[in-house]
Amino acid sequence: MSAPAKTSAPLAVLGGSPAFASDLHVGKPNLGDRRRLLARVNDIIDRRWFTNNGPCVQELERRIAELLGVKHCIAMCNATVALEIVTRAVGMGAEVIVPSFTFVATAHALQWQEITPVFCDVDPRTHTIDPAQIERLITPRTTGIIGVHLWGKGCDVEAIGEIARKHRLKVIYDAAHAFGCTHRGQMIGSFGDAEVFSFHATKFFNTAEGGCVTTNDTRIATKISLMRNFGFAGYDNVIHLGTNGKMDEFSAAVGLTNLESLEEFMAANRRNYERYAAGLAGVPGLRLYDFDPRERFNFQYVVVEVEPAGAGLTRDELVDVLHTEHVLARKYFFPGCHRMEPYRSYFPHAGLLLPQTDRLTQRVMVLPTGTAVDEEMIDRICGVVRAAIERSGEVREALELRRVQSATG
Ligand code: T4K
Repeated sequence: MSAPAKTSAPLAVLGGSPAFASDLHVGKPNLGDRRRLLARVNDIIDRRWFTNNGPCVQELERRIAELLGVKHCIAMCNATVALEIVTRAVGMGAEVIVPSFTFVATAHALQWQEITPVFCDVDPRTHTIDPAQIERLITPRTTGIIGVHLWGKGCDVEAIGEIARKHRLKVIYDAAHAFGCTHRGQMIGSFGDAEVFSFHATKFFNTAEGGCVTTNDTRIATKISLMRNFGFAGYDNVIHLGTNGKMDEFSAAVGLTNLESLEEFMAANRRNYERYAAGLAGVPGLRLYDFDPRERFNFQYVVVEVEPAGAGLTRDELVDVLHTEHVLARKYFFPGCHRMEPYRSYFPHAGLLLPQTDRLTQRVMVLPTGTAVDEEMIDRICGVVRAAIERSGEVREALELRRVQSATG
């Protein structure tokens, strides 16, 4: 293994050539063995059974339940619809406490059903919902808590469980990022009343579009299975309110194929993460989000906090520099749900209770990883970041000049 780049790269923003000839994305999909996938697709075509709880969906559900050590896995068309269904299935309504530092789908899934998301601040180190803040947000209208295992890190499920028991609240975990991860040695998937995973194309384990709900509660699982298929309990027999949340066979085939390469994807992400850690070590003003080595992680997000006083550049400036190099770093989850519509109109002062969220949304950037990214590319990215911070004064001036030029045409 060659040593990570430590030297100053000639930056595009200062007149050099971009580090990459084409765009490098954060979310380029992983794909397992193409031949295995095509064989499965051929079988689906031969069977002429494309959706509605087909054999690929059933097999995927079985395998995921086995992997996560949970009784029930119900495959879904995506995690957003899964969240909508599961909040109804467990009986959430009125107000639900949820972090604002998350993808907007977590909040939208509630608001879509006219359930009010009550935004809670996060722990500055773990970026997950801060249990110490939850209790003061509880009102007589509170029906539940949705914790988000952000970046794959498990929430403090023990503290949340205790609060929920004390106040008789339902608990769901948005585990969109946490497939294959553990919390205190236990696979994420069995915590709370139910957990929801996303298998969107940009997730390290994907089904193109898709997701699932996992739970050990058979009553909830039965309800969710009905609700994802219009409430049908057999031909012409609707016994429950429902919607269409089904996963199709082609997505399930992608899932089954990708599941066979899960360890390979995780190993690639871990290797990339370690390369970033080496390449960014000692760079002033940067903190790479870290993971407990005793846990199993999927490392699908390489998360860096930029502290402007130390780096000499803000997160936004560093992201601008990376974009000029065709490295499409992302500002997840800027600006925070509470600063997006409709929430900022409904709750214009929500930020007063969310100082950590507001700080993180200004500082966090996410760098490209996955099987499409190799160590040499990471060395180049780290070289850009190092050079930008070493030459922060010049970089700031060059960015300012660009801004003025683009504003004046
Ligand atoms: N809860 C949480 C905590 C979540 O993070 C998410 C989703 C959900 C719930 C809801 O899950 P789903 O309903 O989606 O199953 C992406 C994903 O679309 C979204 O699924 C994900 N979180 C979020 C963190 O990231 P965006 O807005 O960043 O952009 P998107 O989808 O355009 O993808 C990012 C980049 O990836 C693109 O710029 C290009 C690249 N890309 C994307 C696709 C789809 C590819 O190279 N190939 C592709 O096929 O949301």
